[in-house]
Amino acid sequence: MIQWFPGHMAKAKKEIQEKVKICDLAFVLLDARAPKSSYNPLIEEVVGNKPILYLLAKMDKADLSETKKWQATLEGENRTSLLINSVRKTNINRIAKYANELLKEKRAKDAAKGLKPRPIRAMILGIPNVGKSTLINALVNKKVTTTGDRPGITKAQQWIKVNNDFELLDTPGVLWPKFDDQTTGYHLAITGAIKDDILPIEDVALYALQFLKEHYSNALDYYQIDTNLDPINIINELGHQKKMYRANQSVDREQVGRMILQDIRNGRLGKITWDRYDE
Ligand SMILES: Nc1nc2c(ncn2[C@@H]2O[C@H](COP(=O)(O)OP(=O)(O)OP(=O)(O)O)[C@@H](O)[C@H]2O)c(=O)[nH]1
Ligand SMILES: [Mg+2]
Repeated sequence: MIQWFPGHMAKAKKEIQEKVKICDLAFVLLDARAPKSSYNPLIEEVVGNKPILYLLAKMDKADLSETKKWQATLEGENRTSLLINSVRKTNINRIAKYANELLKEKRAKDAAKGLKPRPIRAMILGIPNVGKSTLINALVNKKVTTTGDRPGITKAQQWIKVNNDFELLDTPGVLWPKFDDQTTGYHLAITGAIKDDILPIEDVALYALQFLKEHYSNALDYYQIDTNLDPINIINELGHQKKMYRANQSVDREQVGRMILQDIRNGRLGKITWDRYDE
């Protein structure tokens, strides 16, 4: 079973819990490629009754027709969501408006009580590597946080002032102690939320290949191979092609698996949504 909930995540969760009181709302990032798998059940529990704006991040890497189904589902559950691409800054300038809308009633009540308006404080939450720190940089239009293409980059909380009406709290990515099923683990592994060192790479690559054969058969055209082969033989074939061998001349399936995962994550196989709404 794939699982990753080290001590630093338990601590990060506790530190988020401690800040909820002083925040007005949370921006919860979901990975648009896996909106269900990247939905951390701990988060709503921690956030309690503060409003949540769900941001479907990395929309540019997901299959838009599937993304739309997931967004409709969120809407059906009365959850406000927005699709974003923090690299190209798509929809980033709509976030403040959505946040204001979610806080409208609360702010009207505060005003009626004679409380002075103060900056909106938003905590940025989500699984590792989903794009929290990148989103903050996009919102402030400056590089103020450390980002990187692997999970576990942000180690500590950090407040960032956007302007006089907005303050953001960057937080380390958090997963949860036990995934409901193996599929969740695979989808989080493929999309890069779990550190590669602890993954059964070959197994994850086999899962990914089988999935692509079923759902995105054209994706495998990227490789010059017979796409009718079964996943294990696709790996063997690619190993021979790329001359990825072990010392004993057998195909280094782990190295091939790593290459396949990199190609998927870098978008070389196209826009792919791993969580299927209908399944
Ligand atoms: N294509 C694409 N890449 C993105 C987007 N947002 C973030 N990224 C990339 O995703 C990687 C992770 O981004 P971070 O902002 O460091 O992620 P994080 O959620 O802060 O990760 P942790 O701090 O490890 O929890 C980086 O390589 C970003 O460039 C997006 O909307 N589209
Ligand atoms: Mg970060």
